Amino acid sequence: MENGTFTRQEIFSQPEAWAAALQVLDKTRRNILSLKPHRRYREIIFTGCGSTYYLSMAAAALTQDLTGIAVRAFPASELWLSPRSSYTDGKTLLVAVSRSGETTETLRACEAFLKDKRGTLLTLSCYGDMPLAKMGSLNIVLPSGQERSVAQTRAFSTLYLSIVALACLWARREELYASLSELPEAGTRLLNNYTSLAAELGGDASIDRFYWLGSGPRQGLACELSLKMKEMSLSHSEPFHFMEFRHGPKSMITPSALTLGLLSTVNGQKESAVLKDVKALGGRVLDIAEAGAQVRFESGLDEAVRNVLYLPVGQMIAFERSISKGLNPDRPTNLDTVVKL
Ligand code: F1P
Repeated sequence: MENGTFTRQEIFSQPEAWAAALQVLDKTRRNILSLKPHRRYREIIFTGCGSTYYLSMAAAALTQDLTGIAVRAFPASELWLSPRSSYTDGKTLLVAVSRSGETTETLRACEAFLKDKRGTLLTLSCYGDMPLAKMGSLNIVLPSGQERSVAQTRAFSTLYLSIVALACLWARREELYASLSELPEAGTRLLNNYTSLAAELGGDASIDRFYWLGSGPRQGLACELSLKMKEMSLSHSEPFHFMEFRHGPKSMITPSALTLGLLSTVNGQKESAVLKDVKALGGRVLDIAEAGAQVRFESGLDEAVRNVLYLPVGQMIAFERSISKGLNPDRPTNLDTVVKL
């Protein structure tokens, strides 16, 4: 089988996976609403490991933005091993996210949370027969996110989109929740329109480092895309908040550096100014946005619900670079599908 067979199929089948996940959420919406986070909890905490920790970061920022509830994200290892510097003393809604549902740190963090009676556990995972899917007061299982390759792509975007739906429901934003059904078509357009650009950038051996800039609900997504580039292609890759890039990291800009900006609408001008600075230093730039960028969603959707669209093109660039280096993104070097301790 040729390198990347599974990863390619998983990247290109994301729109169908998203549609299937939204159907699962629709069937679960009464249970989701019955958690009543505004009334019952002092805060919400999202947790996971690796990709699903970065997913938790993105989910926390978006959920707080939409609901007004205090929301934080921690790696599961922090909740497990350093609970006193992680939890507050109030009742917590813990949302544990895991593709496999069997990552040891995530299971230990949830076991300790329940033993210490800190609040209520909600889980999101892709395999209903795995331990995590049996631990929560509510367990949301998304089989369409299941994957055979190690580096998460379809699993990540499907789990992330499911949390966007959760946040819309908790925020009582019915119109935003309803608009999620337009995302699969927007995702298919992106995958079709930018395949050649991704192949061109991924295959460009003159690029030797990647910087991914994203702020607010997009910072966790920038971290995830940077991890994809590392895992799949063994490249030097780092994420930063947009405005943070000027405070030191920009010293690394050379003509061999590609800086990818996940531009928002709300702060697009200030974020574009950072990319302009990068270009002035001789660095290469790729901007990704709803409109007016090299990669354009043109979804017509509200900013709060279209962040998942930043993922496909970044995933494809990492995939293409892996293939062009003769690597196999289905089996990244040194990595296992699940970390079991
Ligand atoms: C978490 C994870 C992945 C990473 C690798 C090892 O898995 O760290 O994020 O890409 O596959 O496992 P999970 O808890 O989401 O299954």
